[in-house]
Amino acid sequence: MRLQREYGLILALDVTSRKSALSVAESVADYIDAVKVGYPLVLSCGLDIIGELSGLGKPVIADFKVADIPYTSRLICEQARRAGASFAIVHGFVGSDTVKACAEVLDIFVVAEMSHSGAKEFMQPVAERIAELARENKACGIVAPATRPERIARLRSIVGELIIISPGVKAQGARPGDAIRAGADFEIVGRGIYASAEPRRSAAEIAAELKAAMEEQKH
Ligand code: NUP
Repeated sequence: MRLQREYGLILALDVTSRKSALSVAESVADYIDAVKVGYPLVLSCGLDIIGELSGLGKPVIADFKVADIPYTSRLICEQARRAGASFAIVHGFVGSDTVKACAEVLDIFVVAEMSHSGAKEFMQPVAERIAELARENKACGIVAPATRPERIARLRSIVGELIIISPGVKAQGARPGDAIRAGADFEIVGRGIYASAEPRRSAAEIAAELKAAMEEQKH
């Protein structure tokens, strides 16, 4: 399934029950462009949840932050693809052979720089080289931090037309819209939606803020 930008919003579904995963995803489906699932959900209710979520008609991104040797990384990506994921998230610091092996299996986003402050210790100094590696090894995009919009702008100058998806919005402190204004294509929101008292209303509000940011981008 292709990732098309209508709302600029990707739901990070880090809940740990099938029932709440499906109910949150269904309730916000018409405000999001994709669903991102990771270890919390898949380890608690199994890989089949990916197929169930893809039934909503939005692409599913398997956020397994793959970081192994090429052989094992490929196996992980094959499992994600077989389960129904359209994209996987892969670490770049492991090197180009791993990234290439994963990109042969399905479309991948390479983590260039993470959103938490610990990422400044080891990742930030190599983020630009990882962004180059992503471009050279046929990744469809990178992950860059909404918590540091100036880093998104810098990484955008390296990756050109690749897709930038950006976590760190709301719960981690970034304001909705700022990552898109800095050059991201999509903002990823988890707790700001699924942990809110009214997920649908929160998704609608965030989508409206992202829409305003996308309009500004056009001018
Ligand atoms: O650098 C990253 N930061 C980050 O938060 C890379 C990620 N993949 N994520 C993921 O984005 C994180 O694992 C979680 O699934 C989501 C952010 O969720 P929240 O902080 O909006 O709840």
